Amino acid sequence: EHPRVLCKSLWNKIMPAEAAAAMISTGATIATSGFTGAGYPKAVPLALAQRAVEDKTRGKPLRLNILTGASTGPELDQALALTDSVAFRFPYNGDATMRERINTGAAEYQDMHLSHAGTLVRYGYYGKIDFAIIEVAKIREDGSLVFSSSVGMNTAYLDMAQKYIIEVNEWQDERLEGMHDVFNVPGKHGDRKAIPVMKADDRIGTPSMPIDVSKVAAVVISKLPDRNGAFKAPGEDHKKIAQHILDFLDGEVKAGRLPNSLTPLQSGVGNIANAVLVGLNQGKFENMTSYTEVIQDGMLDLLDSGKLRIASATAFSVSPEGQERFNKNIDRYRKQIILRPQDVSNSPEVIRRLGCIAMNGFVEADIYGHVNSTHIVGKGIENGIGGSGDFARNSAYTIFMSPSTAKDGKISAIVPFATHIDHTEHDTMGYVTEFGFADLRGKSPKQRAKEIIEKCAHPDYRPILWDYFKRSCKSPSAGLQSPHMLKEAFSFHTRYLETGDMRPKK
Ligand code: 0RQ
Repeated sequence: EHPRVLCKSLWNKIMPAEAAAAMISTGATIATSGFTGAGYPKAVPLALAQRAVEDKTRGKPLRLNILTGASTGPELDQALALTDSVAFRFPYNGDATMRERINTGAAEYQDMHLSHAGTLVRYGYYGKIDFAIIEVAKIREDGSLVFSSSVGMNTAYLDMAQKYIIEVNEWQDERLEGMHDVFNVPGKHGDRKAIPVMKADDRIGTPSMPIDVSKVAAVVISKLPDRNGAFKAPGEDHKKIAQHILDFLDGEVKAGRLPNSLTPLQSGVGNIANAVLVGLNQGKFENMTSYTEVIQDGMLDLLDSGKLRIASATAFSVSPEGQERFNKNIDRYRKQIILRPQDVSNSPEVIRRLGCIAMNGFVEADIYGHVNSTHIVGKGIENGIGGSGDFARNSAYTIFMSPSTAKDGKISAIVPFATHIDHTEHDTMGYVTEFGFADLRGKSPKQRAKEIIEKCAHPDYRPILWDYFKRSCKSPSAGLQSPHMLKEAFSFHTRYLETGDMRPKK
């Protein structure tokens, strides 16, 4: 018996995390809840990691294929990476230890658009899903699941898994019930129905997810909190980036292309995205809505001030302070926040219909408009494309933002040719750094290069970017639509690897 497990037929499945973890054999594929440090299972992964240590000492290492919504927290990604239990990881990781295992080749990682992940799993490309391990706030009388602080891939994983392990987390507020909008997007290619979200605040599903109770192998009670870090107060450069975006949006309103309430906002994770939200709270736009992936502290500020009417997402990514504020005002937030499965929150169909304004961070961006969101030269993959591709490709406005340099100026974020391309020139509409906003709309690659170098590049790098561009335009072997000198296209990067600085020695 348990106050959060209202389905009586599941009472005899309640067991310690260790007993549930013992059901999982090496080689298994486990599919878990969790998105940006919210709503991921904690007790069972920790028990699995503990077991992995014992298995290793017996010479039988535990190796698992792990599918999630997106990033999780240390109890899952870090614990399983530390014990070398991860053979394959999909579709997004943000954990530093897992990143190290991926970049040293100890774990395979497929980085994927978050809206595609559900369909790919449903089509069987990841094999049989042995267990779905899903964190919930509550199990209702009929066995249906009230998810916790994220929805992520839960619907696809519960549809596809052979067995379920349900973690009922008492730390999660029970009053989350009513915030989720569970709408399942199965269907074969060619036989799909529309996802009928016409406005950011449309609810199209149910507050909980009915399941086949006979598939539940274990119910585990946990009390462990979600782990999300605090946001840094926006720095000077972050504030400048935010101001350039506000000025751009203001110009769009004045030109009659956007209403004063704008169109639904999508903002990525991280400190810059949060700074933009802080800026919007001080700005003049009213009655805004957001159709995005994650709700962060800045979005709670906007809801509190009344500037934001509705926030639709798939997960929370709030600081511990934000969590306290959230719990205090949860009854009000329940009317304003909708948590959807990630194949709805990130649905290209819906994003295009709503005409979202997408604002995401980049690692590096090149002079013709290609953006690298994921790979760092000399290190490997940082996080993953996440939802940035879903939104970048389909939004009405696609803006990428970053400080103009990294590592004390030794790395330029604007380069001749991006070393990895997540978003192509056909998707990008604006780049922003602390120096300005490069408006790429209606411009050819060469016209873009001028705009990007002048508006966004750091002054230390402008002369060498101009030099590369001008010589490329005269290069006999370069086609003149987007001219490159292939031998020099990565010269900034090779110089950095050789000397530790992208700038040539004086
Ligand atoms: O390194 O942590 O060692 O200091 O990358 O960079 O500037 O703090 O910026 O936190 O906003 O992250 C693109 C990674 C930016 C992020 C990225 C180094 C830099 C620092 C972080 P340190 P910043 P942010 C919604 C949308 C892809 C997913 C996405 C991201 C660290 O925005 O993961 O958009 N995006 N999802 O020093 C070397 C460069 C560098 C560099 C940055 N050119 N070379 N190092 N760094 N640029 C969310 C989801 O989908 C879940």
